[in-house]
Amino acid sequence: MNTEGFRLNKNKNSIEKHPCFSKEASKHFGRVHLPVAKSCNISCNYCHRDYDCPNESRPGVTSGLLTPEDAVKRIYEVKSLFNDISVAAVAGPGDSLAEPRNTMKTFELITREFPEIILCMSTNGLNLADNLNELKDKGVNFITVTLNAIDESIAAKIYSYVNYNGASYTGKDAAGLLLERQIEGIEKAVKMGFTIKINSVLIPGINDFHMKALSEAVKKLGVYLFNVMPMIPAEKSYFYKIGVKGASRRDVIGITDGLEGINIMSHCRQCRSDAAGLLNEDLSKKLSEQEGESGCKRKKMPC
Ligand code: CLF
Ligand code: SF4
Repeated sequence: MNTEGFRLNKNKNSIEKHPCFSKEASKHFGRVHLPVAKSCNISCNYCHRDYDCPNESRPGVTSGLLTPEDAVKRIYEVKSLFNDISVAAVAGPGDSLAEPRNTMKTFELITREFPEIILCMSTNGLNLADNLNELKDKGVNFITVTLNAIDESIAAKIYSYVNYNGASYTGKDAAGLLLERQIEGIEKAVKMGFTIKINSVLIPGINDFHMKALSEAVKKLGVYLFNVMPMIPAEKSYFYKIGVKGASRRDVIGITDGLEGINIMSHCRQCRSDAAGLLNEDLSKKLSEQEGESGCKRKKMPC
């Protein structure tokens, strides 16, 4: 990973304490994902909503939903197993901002209970620009936006529909709208001082040849970190059904090795939306077992 440009910052939102934004931090500090965001407002062709949002997660993984109040309890549970949790994040199982109420309430409650914890969030970007002021007010500093293409005709192959302001869009209209909203959100977030990471899902034959152009565009937007993730099509997804092949870690390395001028993330674990602990030692399974023993309070995620 290119570490040039790492900021030395003693405040709460220091990059050196965020396990995704700093590989060194990932050896010492953990994160907890709080699955409070149920719905999604777009349809990615590698996704199936039986599972977590594959923009941050391994496909085929299903997390139970939490209420914002249960999310706070969850942090206590996680800290009882691993205390050095530096980040709490909302990363699904749908999109964090499709219906932002639960996401915002969760951040509000965490700030009250754990003021020292860094707040982080991932989103497809459709509703980002509209929610930045509130995210700032809630104390969020780190945001990940999934941006799979910077070209409308490529994006049109990746998304089947976008729902925005009560209307549904398909084809190039959907792709154009999503792209416009993503760029607007990223530009505004950078101007407001958020630290931004871009996740791009590498889809062989669809956007693999486009990663260089994408990384250059992202760099111009002032993004801090670029994370290319191999696509593993979720079972029952559109790409799975039509036989679009997934990508491998080796494919990702082959492409990111040639990229310059931007920090590249190389230690992503494609976490679950209820992942907890160190990136390399996910505690979510252990926590589920504990809950199973004591009677699970989490609701099953509806499809
Ligand atoms: Fe979670 Fe993402 Fe925040 Fe990290 S994960 S919302 S930036 S706290 Fe990290 Fe997991 Fe990779 Fe995401 S390893 S999938 S990059
Ligand atoms: Fe699925 Fe996430 Fe895309 Fe929504 S944003 S369709 S949950 S991959």
